[in-house]
Amino acid sequence: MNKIEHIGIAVNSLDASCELYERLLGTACYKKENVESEAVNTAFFKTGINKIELLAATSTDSAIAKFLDKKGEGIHHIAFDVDDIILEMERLRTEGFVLLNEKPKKGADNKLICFVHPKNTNGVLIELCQEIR
Ligand code: CMX
Repeated sequence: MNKIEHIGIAVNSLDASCELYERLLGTACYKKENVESEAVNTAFFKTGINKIELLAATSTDSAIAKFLDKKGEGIHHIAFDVDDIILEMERLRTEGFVLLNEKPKKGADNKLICFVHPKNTNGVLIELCQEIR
């Protein structure tokens, strides 16, 4: 894994949190994107080399809605940039981690993604991200 690609934060209201993060980071949101397959609306910020993704649920049965019900707003996942997501998924499977999807999925911000179950990663949901070239 190369580096942290972004940190995902679950929020109740994308509009309210966008406004808050613009004030907090002193920079404008550079992209908003709906990811239908994940039932989320997302908003992205860059601050220096770092990236933050805000996630709001678009359906009551989405992973984000469940997370907000159970834990409330806060850090939802940490995403790592990888060069080859297929190889990295194979490596993690061999290491005994539980992958939440069989194949990479198309995620927000031009990425192929795969999630790793938090039960095997000290309670932190991990996402693999490969730039779609
Ligand atoms: N971080 C840490 N722990 C989490 C978590 C998260 N984001 N989401 C759920 N959990 C915990 C639950 O609280 C639960 O803990 P306990 O066993 O202590 O109660 C445990 O994980 C298992 O939960 P579960 O009831 O078996 O499963 P859930 O229905 O809550 O689903 C998860 C959990 C991670 C499998 C599911 O959310 C998932 O598949 N996530 C991947 C997809 C995703 O998160 N999509 C939204 C983001 C999309 C994007 O970034 O674009």
